[in-house]
Amino acid sequence: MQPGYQTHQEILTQPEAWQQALDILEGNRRDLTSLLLSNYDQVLFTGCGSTYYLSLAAAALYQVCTGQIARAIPAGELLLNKNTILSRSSDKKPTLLIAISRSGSTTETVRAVEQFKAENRGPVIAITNYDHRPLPQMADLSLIIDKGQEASVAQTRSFASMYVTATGLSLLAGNLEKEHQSLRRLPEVGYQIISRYAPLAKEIGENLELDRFYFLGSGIRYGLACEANLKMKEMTLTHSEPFHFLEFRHGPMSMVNPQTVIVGLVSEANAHHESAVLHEMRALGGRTLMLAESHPEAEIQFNSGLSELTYGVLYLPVLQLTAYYRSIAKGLNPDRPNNLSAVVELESL
Ligand code: F1P
Repeated sequence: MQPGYQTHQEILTQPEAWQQALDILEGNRRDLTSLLLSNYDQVLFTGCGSTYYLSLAAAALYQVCTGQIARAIPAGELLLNKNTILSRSSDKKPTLLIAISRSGSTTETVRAVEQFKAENRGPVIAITNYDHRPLPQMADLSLIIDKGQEASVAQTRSFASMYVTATGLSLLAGNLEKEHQSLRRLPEVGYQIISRYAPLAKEIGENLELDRFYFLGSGIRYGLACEANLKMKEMTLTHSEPFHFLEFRHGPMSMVNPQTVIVGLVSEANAHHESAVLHEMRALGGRTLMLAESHPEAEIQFNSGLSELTYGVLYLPVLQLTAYYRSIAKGLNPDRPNNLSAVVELESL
């Protein structure tokens, strides 16, 4: 099998896993709703690596949808530094923990959930791609999207399937029924975006003159920028970093040169301020790439007609493909990234 074959197939077929995510949400709607509509001190999302970045994106979206405080924490931190995020007093209202893990076996995530439950902190919802693993066996409710399973180490289809699940969960928690129903359009739009923009992803990915990538995203998109960044790093061994849009001016922009790509996951509400950052980076000689629902300067436009709360997953496929093409152009194998394994299982924890 040629290098990258699995990664490529997983990226191209991911909308079918998005569809299954929507079906799983519908199938668990009653149990999910009763868990989500209880009264919590706070809602916590946790995971590791990609699934921590997913937690960042999901917590921001959950808070916007519900108005309730929601936060994200790496599972290793929840395990070893729980008092930085959990209240000491046990008389507080319970915390809802939403644990996200492709494998359902990552040691930090499993141990953090074990500890959370041992301390009777509150209910646990698992979002994962595998059944019969420690995480779904411990959770009070597990949303298992098996079509998100993948042979490659770097998460692509799996991440997107779990992110769509987290999106639907947030919309349900916020009683945003119209937006929740509109998620049904995502798979069709996903296939359209992949076929329309694969050539652009190939052109940028194969341009090895470019030697550093910055991924800018704010609000509900920051976690997605972090994930796109991790793909670029894992698959291509390229220097890359994620930032909130306006933060990039405060130092990191010193790195911009003609070999730099600044990728903007542009919003609707703040497009003016976000595109201004991209204009300034172009003036410094950097190459920019704008992704947006519909913006005259955006090289990648979704034109989904959906609400901003629902289409976050659409930012991912073209950026996943760009990392894939760059990896191949560099003679690497994105199916087996350097130094990485699909699951981190630690004896010592
Ligand atoms: C978490 C993770 C991935 C990373 C790599 C190693 O796995 O850190 O995010 O890309 O595959 O494992 P999981 O808990 O989501 O299975």
